[in-house]
Amino acid sequence: MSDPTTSATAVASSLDELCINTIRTLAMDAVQKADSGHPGTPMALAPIAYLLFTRHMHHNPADPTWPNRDRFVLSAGHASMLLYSTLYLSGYDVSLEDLKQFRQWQSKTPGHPEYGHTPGVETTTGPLGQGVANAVGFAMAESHLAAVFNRDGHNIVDHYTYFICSDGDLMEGVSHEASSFAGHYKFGKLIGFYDDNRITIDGSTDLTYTDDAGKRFEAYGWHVLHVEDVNDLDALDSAIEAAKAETERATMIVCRTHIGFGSPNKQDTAKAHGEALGVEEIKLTKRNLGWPSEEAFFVPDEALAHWRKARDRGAALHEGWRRQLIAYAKAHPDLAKEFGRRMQGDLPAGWESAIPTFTKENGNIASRAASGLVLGALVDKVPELIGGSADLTPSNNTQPKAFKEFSPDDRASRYVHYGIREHGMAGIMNGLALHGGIIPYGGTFLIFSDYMRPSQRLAALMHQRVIYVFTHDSIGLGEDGPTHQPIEQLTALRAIPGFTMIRPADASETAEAWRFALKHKTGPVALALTRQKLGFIDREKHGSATGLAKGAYVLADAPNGKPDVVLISSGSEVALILEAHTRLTDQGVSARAVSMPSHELFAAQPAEYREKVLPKGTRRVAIEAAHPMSWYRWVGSEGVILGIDRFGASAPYADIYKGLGLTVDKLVEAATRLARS
Ligand SMILES: Cc1ncc(C[n+]2csc(CCOP(=O)(O)OP(=O)(O)O)c2C)c(N)n1
Repeated sequence: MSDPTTSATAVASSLDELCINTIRTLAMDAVQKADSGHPGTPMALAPIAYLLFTRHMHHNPADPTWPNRDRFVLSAGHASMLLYSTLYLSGYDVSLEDLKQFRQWQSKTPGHPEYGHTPGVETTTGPLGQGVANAVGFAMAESHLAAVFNRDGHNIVDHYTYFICSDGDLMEGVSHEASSFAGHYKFGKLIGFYDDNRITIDGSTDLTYTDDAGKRFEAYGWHVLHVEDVNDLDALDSAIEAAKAETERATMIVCRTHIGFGSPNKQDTAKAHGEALGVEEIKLTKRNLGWPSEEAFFVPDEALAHWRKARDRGAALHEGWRRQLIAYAKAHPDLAKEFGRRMQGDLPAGWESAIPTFTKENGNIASRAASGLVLGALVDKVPELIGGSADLTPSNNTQPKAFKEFSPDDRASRYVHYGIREHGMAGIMNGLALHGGIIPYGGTFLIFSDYMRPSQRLAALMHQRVIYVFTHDSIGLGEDGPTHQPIEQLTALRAIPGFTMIRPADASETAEAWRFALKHKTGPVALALTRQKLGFIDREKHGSATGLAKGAYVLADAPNGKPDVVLISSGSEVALILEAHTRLTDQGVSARAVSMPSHELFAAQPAEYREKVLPKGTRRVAIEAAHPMSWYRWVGSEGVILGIDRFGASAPYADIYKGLGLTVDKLVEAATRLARS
């Protein structure tokens, strides 16, 4: 808290300016204290945060999870001190002490904003461009939920999504995939601010970036406004009003700003971007800004008091919404209950009964087709499922018959054509999940998970329930050849902490994979599904597919339950280990066949279970039509892995399997050798 003797002199200029400069000085001081971080951009963008959080946004610092709050995304996450000082000043559960701990071990103020870590942070940002896509997801979620839940006179879902993006955000492709999508789908309540400061790390944007960003957004169908000087609060305020008044199109407000604003020697230079200004320069800057104190982290009382009005304002807005919700619940009790359930993230009662059981009558069926059948059975029961594909709908089997297309004219429908924008799709899905009320799933070929990984990593980091439907999961896709055949993707995805990769062996496991994915509230799940048909695994004879939830389970055992060798596999290659198991048993080799659809789920089991499935001391052979790297852990140093450490080939799939040595013969040979060694 400020020193009362100095605060008397604090009215050097208007109260607005004082409040804005409070962000600037806190940012300078926090970065200086940490000796690390980005002071210049918070200094430039302070007026935007100030106007949004004190005048425009409907938010309640006392309850950052209020469902109908306006969302704010700082896509330029490196400018985190802008957000932290704003959250502190407007009265969130972030203290001045927290700001002093900027970037320190276990502080509430990490280098980049982290969702779930700091109250008021809506999404994790830092990898440039992602926040823009998340914001599009938030706006899309709002538009969908409004269409589903609002009724005449009851707009219980009615909020804006604001975001700030920088040059870096707009140089990245993902922001443009998402913005093009937002333009097409006309998210009128999406309002962006482009920080046109013309500086990046390497220097002036003239070095590399001479786009007319405004025109790009106009071309996407956005409403584009210009504010020539971000410090002109009237102009900025009018632009925000105009943006809110535009209901048909998303708005981008291009704001001319000055990085390091107020710093006599560093303003408008890359020097203000990513390092502390220095003690002397901070002194000069504070003087230049007419700042009343040289004390670090000084907060004038009147500035804080003015900022903190956000609390009363927010409480009143929130209370108004609560009253609306009560009236809504009276008029539409079932809908209100459903809204509550969905925002809570709970699944509807009895949903699991819709999961189909697959029998011999279903015949040989590709897991992508089984997935389509499961989805088709689930969509009515689980209305929060919103699906789509990056233009591979017929291949991914992601559109159940009952799903109509989400469009500007039909926002209640649940099938989304994302276009060929995998990265945008993944970033948008993160926004949908973060918003609440929606479980997003999206499809493409497994190979193109490479185009989505930055957002997938963030989904995992943020513990979001996002489901990826990745079909064409191996060389088994055949003729499309090595450009389309995933090799290292399974291993790479398995390496993301908190990410669950599932590669089902048949239709029954596919059904179990969906069961798990929907139940798993705390992280993303990817399903790797085949293009080619898979044989029926008779579950009366073999282990039940419910074992999938444990990551691995015994499908076929040695006659005495004490195998000399264990065959392990996932997905389409499980058929090979089953056949090899039969042959080995016939030859008197004591073998066990284990289906391991998910390494992560198995790794999370207690040691006793893992040892039951893979007994200590047994020799092991793993086979997967993919890079072997992730299997070493499971086969041990004595084990053998039949995998692929080269690119695939264009040919009928059976020929590729044979050509690359992924055969029952090779399995039997390796297993026999190990069992007898
Ligand atoms: C995807 C990604 N690439 C690189 C970086 C490292 N980085 C952080 S900020 C930045 C660029 C800074 O320029 P700008 O976006 O204009 O921000 P400003 O300098 O205005 O703060 C870069 C390259 C990053 N955070 N994310």
